[in-house]
Amino acid sequence: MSRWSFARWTSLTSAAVALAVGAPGCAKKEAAPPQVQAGPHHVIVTAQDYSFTAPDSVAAGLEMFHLVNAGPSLHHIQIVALDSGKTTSDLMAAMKSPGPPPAWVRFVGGPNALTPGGADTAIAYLTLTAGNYALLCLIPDTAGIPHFAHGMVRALTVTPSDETPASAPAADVTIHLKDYEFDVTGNLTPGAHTVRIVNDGPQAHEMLIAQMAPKKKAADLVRWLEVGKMRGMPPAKPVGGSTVLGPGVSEVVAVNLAAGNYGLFCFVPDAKDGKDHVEHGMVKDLAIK
Ligand SMILES: [Cu+2]
Repeated sequence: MSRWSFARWTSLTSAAVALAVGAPGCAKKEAAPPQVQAGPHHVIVTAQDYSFTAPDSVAAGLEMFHLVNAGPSLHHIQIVALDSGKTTSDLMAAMKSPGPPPAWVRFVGGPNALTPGGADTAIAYLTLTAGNYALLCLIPDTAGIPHFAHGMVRALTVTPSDETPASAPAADVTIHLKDYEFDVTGNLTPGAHTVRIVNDGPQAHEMLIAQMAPKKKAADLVRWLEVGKMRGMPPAKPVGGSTVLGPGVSEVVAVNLAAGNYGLFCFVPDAKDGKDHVEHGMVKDLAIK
C-alpha cells in the first residue's frame, strides 16, 4: 500500500449523494431507520452526516457490527486496530499527511457502504482482541473530502474478557479476495446469506456489493464513477459487503439479496500504480437467480 492515502477514496465521490437519491430498489427517503436491540457483543452504529453514534467500549470477543445509515449520504464503517498503544488522536494526526498509513494502523473490516433509508442494514462479524480501535468513514463527499475529515471518526476501546469468544456464524458462501479478483465459492441465490470474506492478499482489499439497475453491468458503475464523472443517475445501489481487510484478514458478513444483477467492487488504490483495483479488473458481475 505504498501510494496509499486516505484521500484517495475519490472513486465514490458524489456517489455518496447521488446514490442516496435514486438508485434501483431504493427505500423511501422518509422511512425511519430500523429499530434494533443492542446486546453485549451486538454493536449498533448509526451513521449520519457526519458522525457515528456508537458505544465507547465493548468486551473482547466476536462482535456483531450493525450499521444503520440515517443519511443523507452513503456511509460505511471502516474499523482499524491501533497497535503500539496508539490512540485515535495519533490516527487523526497521521491522516493529515499524505501517503501510506503508518504500520500501527491495521485494517480489520466492518460493514461496507449502505444507502440511507428504511429497511436496510449492513452487518459484519469480527473477532476483536483487547486494544484501541477506531471507526472511520472513508467515503468522500462531493468535493472529494473523506467523511472522516468532517468528523466521521470515533474511538472504540475493546476491553479484556475472560469469556471464550463465540464463533462467527457458519457461512454458506466464501469469497476470497486476491490481486485482482473475487473468487466466489458457494451459491448466491435470492434471500439471506452468511458470507465469509477472506483476503488472500498480497494487497489490502475491500468488497462492496451493489445491486445493479436493470440491464446494467458492474462495469457500468465503474464507468459512471471514473469516466462519466458521475453525471446522471447512478446505475447501482450499494447494499453492504466488507470494508478494507489487510492481507490475511477475514470476516463474516450478512447479506440479503433480491433476484437480479449485482456487482462486486474493490476501490482500494493499488500499491504499485495508485489506480483503483477496479481498474486492475477487481470487479465482478453476479446474476442472482
Ligand atoms: Cu483490491
